[in-house]
Amino acid sequence: MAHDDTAVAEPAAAGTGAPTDIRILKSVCRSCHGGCGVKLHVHDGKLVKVEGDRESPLNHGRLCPIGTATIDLVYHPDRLKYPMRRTGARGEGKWERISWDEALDEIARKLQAIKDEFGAEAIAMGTGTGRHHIRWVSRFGHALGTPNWCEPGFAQCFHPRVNTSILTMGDLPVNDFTSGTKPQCIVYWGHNPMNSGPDGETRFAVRESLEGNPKIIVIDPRRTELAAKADYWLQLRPGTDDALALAMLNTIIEEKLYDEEFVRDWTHGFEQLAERVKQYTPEWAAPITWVPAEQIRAATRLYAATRPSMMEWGCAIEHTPNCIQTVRAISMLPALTGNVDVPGGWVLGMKGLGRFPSLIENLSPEMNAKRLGADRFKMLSGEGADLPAAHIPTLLEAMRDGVPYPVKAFLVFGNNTLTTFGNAKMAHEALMKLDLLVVADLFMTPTCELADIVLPAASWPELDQLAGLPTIAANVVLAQQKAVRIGECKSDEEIFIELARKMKLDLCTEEVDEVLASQLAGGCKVPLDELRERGFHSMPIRHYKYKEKGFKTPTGKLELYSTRLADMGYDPLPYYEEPPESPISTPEVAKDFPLVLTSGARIPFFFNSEHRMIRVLRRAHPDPIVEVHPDTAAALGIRHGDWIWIETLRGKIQQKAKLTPGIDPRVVHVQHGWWFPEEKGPDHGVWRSNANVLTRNGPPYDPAMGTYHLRGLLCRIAPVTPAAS
Ligand SMILES: Nc1nc2c(c(=O)[nH]1)N[C@H]1C(S)=C(S)[C@@H](COP(=O)(O)OP(=O)(O)OC[C@H]3O[C@@H](n4cnc5c(=O)[nH]c(N)nc54)[C@H](O)[C@@H]3O)O[C@H]1N2
Ligand SMILES: Nc1nc2c(c(=O)[nH]1)N[C@H]1C(S)=C(S)[C@@H](COP(=O)(O)OP(=O)(O)OC[C@H]3O[C@@H](n4cnc5c(=O)[nH]c(N)nc54)[C@H](O)[C@@H]3O)O[C@H]1N2
Ligand code: SF4
Ligand SMILES: [Mo]
Repeated sequence: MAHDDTAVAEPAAAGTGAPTDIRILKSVCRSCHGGCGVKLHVHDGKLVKVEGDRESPLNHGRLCPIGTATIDLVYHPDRLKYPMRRTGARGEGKWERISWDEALDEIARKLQAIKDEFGAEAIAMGTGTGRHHIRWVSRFGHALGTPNWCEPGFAQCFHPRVNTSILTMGDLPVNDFTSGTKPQCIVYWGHNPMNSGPDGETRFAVRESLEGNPKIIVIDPRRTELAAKADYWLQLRPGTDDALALAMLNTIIEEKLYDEEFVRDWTHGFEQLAERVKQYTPEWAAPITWVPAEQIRAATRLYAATRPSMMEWGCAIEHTPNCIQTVRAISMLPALTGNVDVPGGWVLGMKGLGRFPSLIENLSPEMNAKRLGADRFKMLSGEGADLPAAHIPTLLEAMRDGVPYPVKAFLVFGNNTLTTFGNAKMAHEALMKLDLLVVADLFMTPTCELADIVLPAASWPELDQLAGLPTIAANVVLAQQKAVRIGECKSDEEIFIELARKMKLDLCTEEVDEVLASQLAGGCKVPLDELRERGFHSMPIRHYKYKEKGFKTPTGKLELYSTRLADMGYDPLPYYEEPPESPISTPEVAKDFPLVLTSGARIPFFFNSEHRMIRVLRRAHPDPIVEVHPDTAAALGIRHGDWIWIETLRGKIQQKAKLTPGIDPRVVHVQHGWWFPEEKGPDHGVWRSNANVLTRNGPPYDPAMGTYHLRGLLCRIAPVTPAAS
């Protein structure tokens, strides 16, 4: 199949005779964070074509392979179509069909009993990244009275960027793709938008920004498509991004490459920053990052001299326990070089969507303080968080060990916990201890297999929602429309409303459209019906908004020295900390596990653990792939295409070796999210190739965000011998 840029989805599903009822609904694809505009063609109640909307400013009619396979997703024969109750032991794989009434009555009754005996905090809510319903999960939790909801991306992905940017410049900056000015330089930092539908933007806009032939700097341990054509590819040791960013800041300040006027008039704490980064010379960074000092200097000079410049940053910078300082240090590069809120650079958003009614005000201060992690990780679970969430490792301990208090129920709406939480074995132990596990999903995942009750969730063409793109900034607002319905599936939003009504809660009972209308009223003010008709509303970007009222920070300036971090008791200036497991911090571990392991580079055919059951996508990428340098492989007797063991202190898995000179001989990269839907349940092969068998979720955590360590661990590899396989 085409690698990308396919204008029209699957051919029309075969029908008999001419359709009598033909509808074309404008909507928005939600199979990734992206939000590409689409037209849904419905013939006699069946979705027959999904077409990229040529009018959409985000994708101009294009769809990626995943969007192209929408019809295969919606009508997949393995979709969950009705609620089910476990009949055997937990995880035994025995089920009976039940009605929605039975399912919701039973859930409501058990939740009430747990709440009465242990308090609302003993009920936890879970979800996955960037879903249409992500904020509805915490909303239902807040209505129920529990502060404990979680998402595996909150401490590890995007929200460190969101929360840190709010402290530093009052808002999340996004790249200016739509105002027409092309960037002269783009930095891709731990981010590969050629594969990922990235956080907060759409992949096609990202590609269009390359049309002006900008200078390119790529910071990635692997030679990606972009790295291959970059002016500078800084091939760093995984997990050391902070050291590289600090050395670049050092170069910019020592060589006076910064925008003097912007720094003088609009930043706070420049002198303190200059003093702090004096020690972080490129010579200091070179042995840590493996990037030669002269290369750091040369790339920094090019970056600082070429304006306007975009900073494309990805989740790789957030997968270490020093993530807040890493994100802060990187964000200071555009700040010092005057690339914030400028045409063709970073811009602060237009906020086309008003505040989502999160109902957090329903929680008392005492209940907020009970949120697991709130006592330590204020940027994840407390006052420094845009939307406070529970700390996942602490939550898993509460489920497994009952400390600091027991968590007895977990309601998961769109997360395959066993594949995407760090330390999957511990996640499994925790789920096995629950009194009540409810999972709503599209398919019977290995996580669903552990549940007491499984609920069939509607996929994105089956429901009404709004999307604000880029996320948080919301310069474009799009309406997602219900075009069809499969089996007895319900949208997550509908499930929450029905459950809230069953439990006779005072809140979270209004209809979906009422909530959507309130979000529009607080933002772009386009009526819901009109937005559905038009599909999207695009807000022209204004630049230099800080010149009107200053930055939305306590000092009104862009805070290089963060007064809010200082108030919360964290270091207000960036610093470097070596990853807790590495050749430098744990040389004794490195003796047995000599290679540096990183994981999770995105695959264009799958979204995290999803889509392996969709034949057209799986054919394009049948197996989990581990990347190894040919010299490393040769020394161990590994050939291209061999299945190999990858082992860490936590456990071992198998993936298929791809030998490539595009990775450092000391580094190995494994894909994440693998399970095998075609294999027998209840495991569906989840333990064979799952990257999170290898990762850790123990301390030390990021002091402010609670982030655990996913990239830059230590591993060893070996061929899978026939006897061992
Ligand atoms: N098709 C598709 N799109 C997706 C997803 C998907 O699974 N599939 N997932 C979504 C999600 S949840 C996210 S967060 C985004 C992620 O998308 P991106 O932000 O683009 O991140 P990744 O693809 O995970 O990794 C980007 C690059 O980081 C490199 N890398 C690995 N370790 C390090 C390191 O230590 N430092 C640096 N600098 N680079 C490193 C990898 O080699 C990879 O090329 O994509 C989203 N979009
Ligand atoms: N080792 C390693 N681990 C990682 C990462 C990594 O790079 N390396 N990346 C991390 C990151 S950045 C992130 S964000 C997380 C991602 O983690 P998650 O976002 O939680 O992704 P999944 O676990 O794949 O969960 C998605 C599940 O939701 C289901 N689903 C899809 N649509 C709907 C819907 O509308 N409703 C409901 N109820 N269910 C739906 C899918 O079928 C699937 O089972 O993973 C993290 N884990
Ligand atoms: S990039 Fe994302 S939103 Fe766009 S078509 Fe692909 S999956 Fe859908
Ligand atoms: Mo993510």
